[in-house]
Order: sequence, then C-alpha cells, then structure tokens
Amino acid sequence: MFIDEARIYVKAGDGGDGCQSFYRDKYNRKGSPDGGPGGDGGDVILEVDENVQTLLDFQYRQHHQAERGHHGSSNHKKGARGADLHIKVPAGTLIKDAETGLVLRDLVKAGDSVIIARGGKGGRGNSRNHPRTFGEPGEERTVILELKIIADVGIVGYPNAGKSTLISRISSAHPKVANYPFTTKEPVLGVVKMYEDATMIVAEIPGLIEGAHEGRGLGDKFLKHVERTKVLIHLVDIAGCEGRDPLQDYKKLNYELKAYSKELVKKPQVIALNKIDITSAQLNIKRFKKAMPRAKVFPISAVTGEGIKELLDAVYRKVKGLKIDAKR
Ligand SMILES: Nc1nc2c(ncn2[C@@H]2O[C@H](COP(=O)(O)OP(=O)(O)OP(=O)(O)O)[C@@H](O)[C@H]2O)c(=O)[nH]1
Ligand SMILES: [Mg+2]
Repeated sequence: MFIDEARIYVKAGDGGDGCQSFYRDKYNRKGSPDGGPGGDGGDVILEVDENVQTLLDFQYRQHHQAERGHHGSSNHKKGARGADLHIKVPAGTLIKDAETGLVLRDLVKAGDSVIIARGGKGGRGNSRNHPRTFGEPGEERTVILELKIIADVGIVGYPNAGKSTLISRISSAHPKVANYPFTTKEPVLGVVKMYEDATMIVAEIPGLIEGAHEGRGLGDKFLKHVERTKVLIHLVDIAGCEGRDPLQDYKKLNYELKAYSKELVKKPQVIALNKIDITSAQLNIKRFKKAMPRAKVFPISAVTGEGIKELLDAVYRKVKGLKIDAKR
C-alpha cells in the first residue's frame, strides 16, 4: 500500500463587478441608472473520475483557478457567471486542509464531489439608491490530497539494475537515474498505459540487497509494499556492470524475498534481463537460460527500448490473471 500525496492551491473565481451606467436620451438628460450586476465567480469542485488512478498529475500542476464572473454592463445586463473548475481525482481520495490538517471530505466512489472553494458573489449594478459595488473575491485555500494505492506490479532488483530507467520508459514517472547504487530511496509509482483505458500501476521498490531483510542497505521497510502487488518484475543486470554475477544476483534477491516472507517469493515473477545493449550481456543470457531452463525470461534494454513491449504484454496478462505464452 502506498500513500500518494499531493498539495494543491485552489482559487475560486472572483465575482464580476457591478456596472456604473446611466441611460440617457433627449428626454432624459440626467440619465437613469441602468448598471447591471456582475456574474458570480466559478466554484472549484473536486470530483471522482474512474479513469484517474493516481495523484501523479498534480505534481506537475499545483495551481488551479476557476473562471471569474464577468462584469455587468449597461441596460441592466448581468455579467455571465464564471465557469466552475472541475478537478478530477481518483476514487478513495482524502481531502485535508493544509493549514489545520483537518479532513474536509473523503471522496469514496464515482460521482462523489465536493466544492472546496466557492466563487465570489458578483457586485451590484448602480441604482437610484445604491452606487455600484465590486465583486467579492473567490475563496482560496491549499488542500492536501491523499490516496492509498495498491500497485499492480512491483519492480524489484539489485541497486543499479535499471529499475528507474525502466519505470521512466514505460510510465509517467521520472525518477532520477544515475550510475551509482541507492539513487532511489523511496518507492516510485508510475501508471503504465497499455491500450485505450487499460492501465496498470507499477512501483519501483528500491534498496533491496543481500541482507536487506536484516536491515542492510535501506533495510526491509519497502518490502511490505511488495506484499500487496499482484506481480513482480524481477530486473536483473544481465551485463553484470557492477562486477557481480547476474545469476547470483537473481538467486540472492529471491532469497531476500523469501527471508522476509515465504508468501512473497511465491508471487508471480516475470524475469527481465536488462542491459542487453551491452556486449557482455549475450554470454550471460545464455548462462542464465542454461541454469534455469524452465524459466521464461525477457531480455530487454531499458535504454534502447528493445524487448520492452513483450515484457509489458506478459506482465499485463499476468496482472489480469491470464497465463503467459508457452515458454520460448
Ligand atoms: N547500457 C544500459 N545501461 C542501463 C540500462 N538500464 C539502466 N542503465 C544504466 O544503469 C544505471 C543505473 O540505472 P537506474 O535506473 O538508476 O537503476 P536503479 O535500479 O533504479 O538503481 P537504484 O535506484 O540506485 O537502486 C544508469 O547509469 C543507467 O543509465 C540499459 O538497458 N542499458
Ligand atoms: Mg532507482
């Protein structure tokens, strides 16, 4: 279970100003007041959309503003109301006030919605008894959105195996990629679009090394996330860039999973042999296949993209509970 969190600033539309105007003609030189009222500002509404699954998009857009009301005009004409702003969030989003931390609403299911900032009232137009007034400001506030997510797929593998490179390539997430271990220190979530509306949520699980279950490296604190995923992509640096033996990496990591929980190691795994663009990979692929003749493996390059489509198809089929093709 991951907690996806976003902090957004919302501002409802200001009310439009009332109009100051006098109707004059040759019989009415002094003029009679005919200023129209301003329109109300639009509200900001949070609503559940079933097609939205994470709060990732809010990392790129934090400011959200509804349209202001239009100003009134002469001949008592009222300004148009500002359009409401509908912000789409996933089902299960908890909305908290950023200042007080109080829960404002829990949007549980499709169709749930809440107005989190009300538009300002439009001003009044001038009349015989009143001067015109200005529109009121729309409400503004900062809210925290919180969502509990269960990832469909966990990417596990030794540090530097290319987990961040892979998740950047296949999903909307863009964690830092660097040629040293432990670049990623927290799990990273990404949404993979398969086709049309079909998506799966993938998580990079960082920091697993030999001895992780005893607290080495970043320890076992992220393994609890893996327990809730349906399928694992076990990513192996098949080029052996770190000077280790890829086959040993694979075995040791499985041992860590098992040491943490016997159930975890039984989870369906799809084995991806990464970095096949490096020459040393070819020999290691042969060795790997020879040592594990019954395992279906997917040679890939997270950098060039080779083999990734086949990998994702197989993972997606497993997620959906279908069997992958007969082994190669
Ligand atoms: N040649 C080649 N290099 C790769 C490939 N995938 C990843 N790399 C490189 O391997 C290094 C580590 O990649 P990351 O994606 O940061 O690996 P990671 O598993 O997320 O590593 P940590 O987060 O540090 O545990 C980077 O220098 C990448 O450019 C690949 O398919 N081919
Ligand atoms: Mg990483």
